[in-house]
Amino acid sequence: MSRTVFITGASAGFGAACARLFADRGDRLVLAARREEPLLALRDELAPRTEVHAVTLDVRRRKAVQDAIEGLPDAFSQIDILVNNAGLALGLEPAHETNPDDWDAMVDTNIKGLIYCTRFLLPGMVARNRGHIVNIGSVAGSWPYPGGNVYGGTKAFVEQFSRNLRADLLGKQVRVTCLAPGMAETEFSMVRFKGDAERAAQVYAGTQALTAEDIAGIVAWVTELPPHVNVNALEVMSIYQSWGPLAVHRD
Ligand code: NDP
Ligand code: 8X3
Repeated sequence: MSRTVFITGASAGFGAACARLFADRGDRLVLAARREEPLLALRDELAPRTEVHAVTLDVRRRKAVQDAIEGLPDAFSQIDILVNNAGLALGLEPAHETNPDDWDAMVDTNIKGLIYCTRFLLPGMVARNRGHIVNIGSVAGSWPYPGGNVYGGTKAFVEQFSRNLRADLLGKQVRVTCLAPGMAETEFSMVRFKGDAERAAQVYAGTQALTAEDIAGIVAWVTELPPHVNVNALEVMSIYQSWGPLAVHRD
């Protein structure tokens, strides 16, 4: 049965890969992101395969999110699956050297944007007693690393918010999953390092990171499990990634 899927951050990376995979399954798509050009290019690419509605949207703007959701065309208004994917890391400096604007942008996007989309789509899911919210967290939400400060904090929020949503939704046929990927090669590092392509490439050099398609496959899989099966949280890394030892400072 075809479903209607709302994907935030659909102009690149995981979101675009999710769009392509759900389109292959014949699902109807709402694609949201700020950059119009890649968003419309993806819409045009997928239009021969499924119905697609593209909406340029900055998820940090609460009223814009509400208006976009309330203004969805009838054919796209009953969202079955929300992939809360829009997000970013900015910088890798220690906390005392960061740009506070970067912290605002991460909190506003990864936390506030995600809760706005949830808040305005969830009532419809509850009323229809049918839905699935897939929140994209990160290994950075569970595992600290130098420079992860606010980015990791926002992703820890995503994980706990996801569990608390499950608590609120007990008795409803609305599922919630938090998927926490490790290192994946997308535009993520270009954004984190503010267009420094050489530094971004170093993150993936000589290793095999996860791909956006790997993540899309997992997102699709959790939504296709029998309706009574709720994957609460899932952490996934490339086999090439693991943890470091605890750090000790010695004088
Ligand atoms: P990309 O940079 O490739 O894609 C990020 C997407 O988010 C883009 O489509 C971007 O679109 C969108 N976005 C950013 N800010 C906003 C905003 N304010 N409003 C609407 N859309 C926005 O990164 P990834 O695909 O890798 O990242 C997707 C998610 O996965 C993020 O939440 C990230 O934190 C998380 N993640 C990434 C990992 C990785 O290693 N790549 C690992 C773990 C988690 P636009 O700029 O057009 O608005
Ligand atoms: C992205 C993965 O390890 O760069 O969430 O924080 S990491």
